[in-house]
Amino acid sequence: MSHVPKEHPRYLSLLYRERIAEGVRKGITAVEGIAAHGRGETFDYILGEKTHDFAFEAERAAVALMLLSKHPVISVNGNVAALIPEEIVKLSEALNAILEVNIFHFSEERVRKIKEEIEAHGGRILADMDATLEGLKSARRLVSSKGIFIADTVLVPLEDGDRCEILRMNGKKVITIDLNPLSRTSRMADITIVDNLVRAVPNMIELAEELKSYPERDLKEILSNYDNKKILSASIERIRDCLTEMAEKVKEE
Ligand code: PTJ
Repeated sequence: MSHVPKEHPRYLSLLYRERIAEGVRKGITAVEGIAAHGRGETFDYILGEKTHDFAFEAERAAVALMLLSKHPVISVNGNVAALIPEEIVKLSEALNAILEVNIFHFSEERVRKIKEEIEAHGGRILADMDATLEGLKSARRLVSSKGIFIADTVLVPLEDGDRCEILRMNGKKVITIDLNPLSRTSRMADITIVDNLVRAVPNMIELAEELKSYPERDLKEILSNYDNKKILSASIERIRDCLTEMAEKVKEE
């Protein structure tokens, strides 16, 4: 991002916005991905653009669940491929999880471009779409028979609520990363990480390195102590508190 100096107070935000714009220009990201990113930015701004305790706890539980799973899969869409291609490959390696292209705004060309982008970053990714998730009308129903179709746990960053529901109906555990704790996906998932994808995934890579050596019993304990409803309500309360603090500050100015 040559035109924005690193010292700019909004540098990181502008950098990620630029990656989304570039993703659209390259045909990786859907135009609608810009709107989704903007919604995420709003929640992130209110939450102070940092990983809160509730998010870190969810990230830790998510890593424990992925490590305990027999067939964990990470779903990749156009926003993920544009924002953090390198990190998502690293996370799949750290968790020994399969990557699979799965998009809402379907086009064969975009599937191919997302696959190529991930491969350019050294990853292997499924994109065969030779199986169908029953009960789902959107293109997200098209999955790989070697991936999501047989997965026991699916990590679905930036998801739509419909597929989350269907994945759960198909007996799969669902982990989502969504800055909006009010979304249907956030409320439907087994584990909801209310954090920006660009921080959550690097955190999860580090956590995977740490938890990898844990005995199964300890990983199960992390999960049994985890309560997604508590995490969700803590994130909503934090948004309220952040807004209250901001309102107080405005009064004092
Ligand atoms: O590539 P495709 O075709 O699969 O399309 C991807 C999008 C994201 C366009 C599609 O899945 C979509 O429309 O998603 P939604 O329903 O708009 O939901 C996106 C959610 O992700 C919203 O609740 C945003 O707040 C949240 N979000 C956006 N950017 C981030 C984010 N959450 C975490 N990190 C982000 N960087």
